[in-house]
Amino acid sequence: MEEALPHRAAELLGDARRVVVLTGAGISAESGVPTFRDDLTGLWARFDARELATAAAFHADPDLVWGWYEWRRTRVRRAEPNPGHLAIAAIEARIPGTTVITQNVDDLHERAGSPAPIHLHGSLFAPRCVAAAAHPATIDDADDADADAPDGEPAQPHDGRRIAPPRCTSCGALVRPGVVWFGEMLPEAAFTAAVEAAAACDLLLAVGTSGVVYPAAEIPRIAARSGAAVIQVNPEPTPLDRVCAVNLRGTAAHVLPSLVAAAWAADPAPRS
Ligand code: BJW
Repeated sequence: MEEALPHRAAELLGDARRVVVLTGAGISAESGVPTFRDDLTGLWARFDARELATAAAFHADPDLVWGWYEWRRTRVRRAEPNPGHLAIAAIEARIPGTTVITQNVDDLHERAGSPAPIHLHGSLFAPRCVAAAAHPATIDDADDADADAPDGEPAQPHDGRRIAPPRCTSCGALVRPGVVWFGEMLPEAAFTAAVEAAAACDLLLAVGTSGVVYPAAEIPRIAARSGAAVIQVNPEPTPLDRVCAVNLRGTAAHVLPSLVAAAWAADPAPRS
């Protein structure tokens, strides 16, 4: 059961001038996008998401892994931002010095109105050539797993299917998902911007992340070491609990709108 929103959390947000919001898979759970801790279903039921999200899995069986990413891309396209994403966009509108950093590869923050979230782990919608990061690849309608097949059958069945990845139009190598897998470096500019924002903020909200995947898990710790207060929103305890000034044990779609409402209850006009 959710605990009542502590007054301290609303006070911290109401007083903050530079806010960082770090999100993980939990923020999108209430939009119907599974987290990395949920059991996979259908074709992928015997796999662990954390094992499929690897370069080794892609090279061992590209059709299986590309099919999984296409299935996820289809699910995200059909999903809508939830009240948690909307509350984060409201914080940005209210406090201009807000930076949204996400580990998610979906586009639900953008669709909720966040203008430029920093994507630490890439995007489902930016595939690239395996041979050279400099070759971005586009997926045209013919490769769209969500499009209907010529015979009118849905190309992407509910349980998913294996799909051969397209080939790079420049060099013929395989196209891979434009995401960051375990053992790969995060995009340097994104990670640098995230670290700088965390070191300079006065409040960091960590929402829906297990706090175990590095270097993203370092970001709330950087903020705390730099003197910021950290508020966590998660129904479950995480290793981040002990760096947090307040742990709000509830779901993002419930807690964040209440937090925003409570923070500015006495002062509903945005700062100019
Ligand atoms: C709700 C909710 C609701 C549910 N509301 N909440 C230091 C120490 C140890 C290891 C390392 C280290 N530094 C680096 C490493 C290695 C590795 C790592 O961290 N391993 C750990 C597992 C131990 N890191 C890397 O390899 C990174 N690269 C790197 O460090 O490069 C340098 C290097 C190179 C070579 C060698 C060594 C170092 C890259 C990490 C890339 C992570 N990629 C993925 C896949 C992205 C593509 C895809 O989506 O398919 O990113 S893995 C997966 O984990 C995904 C996520 O973004 C990421 C984080 O997960 P997240 O978001 O926290 O989700 P979950 O599912 O874990 O948790 C959900 C949470 O939500 C839970 O807490 C729920 O309770 C909660 N929740 N419903 C609010 N409604």
